[in-house]
Amino acid sequence: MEVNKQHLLGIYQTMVMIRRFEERMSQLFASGHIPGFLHLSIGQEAVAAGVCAHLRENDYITSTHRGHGHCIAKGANVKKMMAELFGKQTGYCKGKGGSMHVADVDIGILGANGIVGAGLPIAVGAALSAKSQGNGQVAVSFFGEGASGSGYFHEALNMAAVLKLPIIFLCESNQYAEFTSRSTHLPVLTVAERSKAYGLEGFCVDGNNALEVFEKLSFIIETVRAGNGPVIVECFTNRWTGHYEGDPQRYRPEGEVQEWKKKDPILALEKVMTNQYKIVNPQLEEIRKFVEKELDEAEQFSKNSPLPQGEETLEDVYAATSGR
Ligand SMILES: Cc1ncc(C[n+]2csc(CCOP(=O)(O)OP(=O)(O)O)c2C)c(N)n1
Repeated sequence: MEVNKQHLLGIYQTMVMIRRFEERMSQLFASGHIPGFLHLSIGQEAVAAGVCAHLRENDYITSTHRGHGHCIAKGANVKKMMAELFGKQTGYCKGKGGSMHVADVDIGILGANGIVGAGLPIAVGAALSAKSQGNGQVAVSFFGEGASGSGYFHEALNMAAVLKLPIIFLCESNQYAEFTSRSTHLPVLTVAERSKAYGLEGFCVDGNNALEVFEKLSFIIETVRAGNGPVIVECFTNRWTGHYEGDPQRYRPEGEVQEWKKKDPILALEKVMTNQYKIVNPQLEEIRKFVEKELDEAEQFSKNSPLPQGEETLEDVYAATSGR
């Protein structure tokens, strides 16, 4: 697909929404508004935005513990997402799932997931259903390079390959699995090359270059949609923040984040838009203002929403401690 101004404006808006959503959540977490854990994907926005720009409403995604970007890019309602992170009744899971369990099955978001790798077999199931229905749906399973060492990964790849399912295994290689650098736990140079063991094709993409993600995924997703079986796509990127909010990041070499900030995917896209596509700054400013307004409304909505009350706190949960 030939990229045009409309595509770029859409991708830009998604990336700015992800960045600003997470920057706000970081501040709200620091001021004590957000219970539980928060894993941010600031610096990785081009991947979610560039991939999901090709997805239809009824396509599926599965996400990870670092899932805000994937959900926003697939079209999640930011008010319900933010309220969920606040633990409020009006959130996607009535405030009982939090950041790692945002899901909206009506638009194919089969869930963020606190269990590393667990989204992979779920996406295989969704892709099997898509293949049986025969209506051209695809599934995208986002995962980190750390998850590629899990049993889930190998089982999912094998089954998807054998059944020739319409699934894209989308590895967001952000160079760390918790506090462990990639070279310490990966015996291969790329996750993409692991595809060979299953008879699939593997592709490597610059995950900080939104245009490249969009262009390469255009062809890849089209091929998978046409029934040619699964693929692995590995997008190389980096997170600017800790593994979780509050992580002091002592395991990172000095200056590393600064280097990655020079490759800011949003600034890089702005450059392309203004220099190559002659999109003028006021248009970008309009998008930034729109995003801020949406997030102001989401924040007010979340703050004004009630927490689950009384007996309700025990509904829709698998287990609750008695407090004794
Ligand atoms: C099954 C399981 N094992 C261990 C953990 C603890 N854990 C949380 S995140 C993480 C690292 C995941 O790394 P990666 O898949 O690269 O994703 P990233 O955090 O880099 O986005 C681990 C080991 C977990 N949540 N689930």
